[in-house]
Amino acid sequence: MAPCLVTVTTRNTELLGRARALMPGGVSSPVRAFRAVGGEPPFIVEGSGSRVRDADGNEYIDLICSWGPLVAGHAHPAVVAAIVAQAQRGTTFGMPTPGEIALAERITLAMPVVEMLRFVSSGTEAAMSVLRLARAATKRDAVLKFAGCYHGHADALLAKAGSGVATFGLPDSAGVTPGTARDTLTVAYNDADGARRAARERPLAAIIVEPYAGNMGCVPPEPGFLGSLRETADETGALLVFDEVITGFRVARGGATERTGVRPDLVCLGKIVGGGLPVGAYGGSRALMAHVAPLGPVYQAGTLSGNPLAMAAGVATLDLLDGAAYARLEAVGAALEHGLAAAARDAGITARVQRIGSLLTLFFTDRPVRDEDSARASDLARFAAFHRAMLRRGVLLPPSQFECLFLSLAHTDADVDSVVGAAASALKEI
Ligand code: KE4
Repeated sequence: MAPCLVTVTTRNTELLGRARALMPGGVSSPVRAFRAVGGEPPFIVEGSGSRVRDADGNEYIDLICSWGPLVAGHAHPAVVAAIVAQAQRGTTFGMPTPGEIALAERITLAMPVVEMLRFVSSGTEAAMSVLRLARAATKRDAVLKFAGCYHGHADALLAKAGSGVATFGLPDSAGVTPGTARDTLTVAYNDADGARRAARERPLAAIIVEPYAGNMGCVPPEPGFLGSLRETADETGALLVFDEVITGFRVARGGATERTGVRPDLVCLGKIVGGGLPVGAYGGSRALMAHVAPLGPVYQAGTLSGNPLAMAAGVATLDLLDGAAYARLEAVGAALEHGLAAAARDAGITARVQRIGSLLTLFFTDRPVRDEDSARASDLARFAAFHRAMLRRGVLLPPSQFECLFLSLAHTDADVDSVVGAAASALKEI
């Protein structure tokens, strides 16, 4: 009788096998499959504060925080209470509700450039809708985005630079038609001259930008970049769109719009404003929003838009974000930045940390990361090894060099010390 091999399958492994039989890669969003860092993703069953626990009972300090929404940490009592209270009275009505007013009042108060807004259910929907609005308002077709910035997966925004930058965009995903991509121009982030040239060569409906880029890792705008986009938009009649899905209520209560002082014409929001439930929003002046149905000819709709549970979670979260909260987010971000930089230095590892507030990225490169090309010049294999080493040490980092670490109000000084201690050991190992 051949000895039977006892394969020890952990609960995570068993779940992954079942998930892969049901969903592409076993995940609901590609980055979660850990393809960029190797290994198998743990299945998370619960979270509390700064920590999550997987199906095998392993606990991690969480630096993904659901990619941004959980600025108050997992299962914050005030947020959970608000969701439960609403759920007991009904979860969705498909009718106007007071919760939408409560959240919209908070957003427009915090971001005066947003006089009026529309709720949707994701950042993708917000960016998709805001482009439709910009095209209708300007009666122009072309839009300009920046390489390395991500605005969700709407076809028009899955485009990359064509041969001649200011001619036609090319599809950046299978299934996106050349006809759709042609109207999306792309230039490098922080390339103000390139943006000006593109805007002068083709009439643009919109220039859409992450005011602090978070989707090539944390890449701040260089001095004058955003101001130059404002000037280019004014000169050429394009609308300036700030995609604040990550930065909204994260880098300041008024987002990057407040922090940079540059005024966009339109803003996209998501993540934090939903407090961990599905929400997106887009908004701007009353004049621009008057184009949106039912007031105007721009059609946009959604079964669960303004969902009462999401509104309750968003209101409860925003009500936690006072001056002390932003001071804490800055302090914990700075502590982690300095700790990681010191750990890399002590380990003799070439790395640099780029940060804005509670968003930061450890790049394995010695050059400033100012755009997608310089981000891609990082040592991705070393990042993958670092990610795996940190996971073994109980720290869950975003599984890609091109994402940010997200901190929350729940991350304590002791958490930062633990992360820095794990990094010191992991960096020496790799
Ligand atoms: P969602 O459709 O994923 O809610 O939002 C799209 C989006 C729009 N704009 C910005 C600046 C964003 O960062 C995002 C989504 N962010 C990614 C991670 N950086 C979400 C994670 C994922 O795709 O799984």
